Amino acid sequence: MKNKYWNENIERMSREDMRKLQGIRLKQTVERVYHDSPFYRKKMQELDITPDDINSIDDIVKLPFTTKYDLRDNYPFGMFTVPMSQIVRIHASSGTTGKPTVVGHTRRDLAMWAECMSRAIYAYGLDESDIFQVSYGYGLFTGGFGAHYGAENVGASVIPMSSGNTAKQITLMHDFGATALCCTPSYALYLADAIRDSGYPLEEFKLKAGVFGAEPWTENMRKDLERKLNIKAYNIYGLSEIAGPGVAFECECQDGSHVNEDHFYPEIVDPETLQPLPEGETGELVLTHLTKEGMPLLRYRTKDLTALRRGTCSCGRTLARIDRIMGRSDDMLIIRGVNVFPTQIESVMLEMPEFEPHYQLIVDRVNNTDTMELQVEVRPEFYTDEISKMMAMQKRLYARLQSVLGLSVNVRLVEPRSIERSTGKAKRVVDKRKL
Ligand code: DLL
Repeated sequence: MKNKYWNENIERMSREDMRKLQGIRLKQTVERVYHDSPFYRKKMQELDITPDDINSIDDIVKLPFTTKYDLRDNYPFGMFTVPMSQIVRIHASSGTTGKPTVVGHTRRDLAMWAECMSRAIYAYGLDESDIFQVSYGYGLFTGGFGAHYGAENVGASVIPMSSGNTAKQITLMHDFGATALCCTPSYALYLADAIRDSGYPLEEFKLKAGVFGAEPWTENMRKDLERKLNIKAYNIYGLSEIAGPGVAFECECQDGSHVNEDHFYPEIVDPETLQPLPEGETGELVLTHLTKEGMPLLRYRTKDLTALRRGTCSCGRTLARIDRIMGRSDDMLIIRGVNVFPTQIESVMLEMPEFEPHYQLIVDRVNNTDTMELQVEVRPEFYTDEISKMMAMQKRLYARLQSVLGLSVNVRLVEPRSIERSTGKAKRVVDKRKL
């Protein structure tokens, strides 16, 4: 590998220097929003604070939180802090209800985002000699453009595929010799199956790394993808409100994802009390923009549940790390009083060799009691007409889920390829209680 770090000064900065830098940038950001955002000026006045109260990064706790609802209430451009003439790109995330959340970027914001993605790309051991197949959707969703501009910024060759058109994806991946694949883990799985069906031998592909994110996935899913695609699979985290992919990224150690904390200040808070939690404890990730021009957000509540660690990583980076996202607090299912995340089910299920990572959870309420059914595909080599073997498999999974999660889950084994495939974010849960 030619160069391990894209921006060594920042990625290996001492904690003391990083805190100083964060403090200076926080103050600048607070001054900006106080003067240019009626929304934040009002919020700060309500808390009786001014930019003079912000003198170090520790003062961040004095600042107000921001939620998705605030963005919706100020739809479409009410949170922007620069005139439209300075906004060069608009993204939006649709969500399932209500108005979309809209984000505006200045030219400098886009350069900052590309810088963050470039750090990720180098951490994955990739560089200008690589060919990136970007199979995240292009459009209002940030995945496609985010990966695209990051890869271009390091000088790599980009194939701007976007998602879908799976047969063509495989042909071009093969013929162009793509070395890196950027897409959701669930689409990567779909592509892996499609490669198997394509007739091209896996050895003819040049793929060496996957840049996977935009949805929760587990270590067991990583192993499955690495085996099926013969690659190393890396996690990438981000959200449109903050930037898109590249807010945090894994390195070769794969022991958490490094947050680009010179641009996005991370905190973990108790989602109920909103009090900051000690390092290492799991809670809600809250992010504050430190350099954003177009639409800076203070203490944005991501709803993503994770833990934060600040120790130096074996890769040499000092950038704080977040653990794998367990899920969004909204995704937590409460089944007969037991809290469960789809990722926990995925993790248990994939410990058994018989099952594919293609699954869906059907939640319902029957006679005032919550029910949960796990529909999971059996791997073709294990799928059989022999009822007794299928029953034994089902019982084993049921017992395992019961012992790990303390919850009885109805397990329904389904035929290979019967669960709908996703080209973007997979829909794992159908909650009929909410329909
Ligand atoms: O999903 C940005 C992105 C694109 C990230 C491509 C990575 C790769 P949104 O559509 O706004 O933006 O959704 C953001 O997706 O709050 C998390 O709940 C979830 N998410 C994103 N990355 C991960 C990840 C993009 N690596 C929401 N692991 C976030 C788990 C993730 N969840």
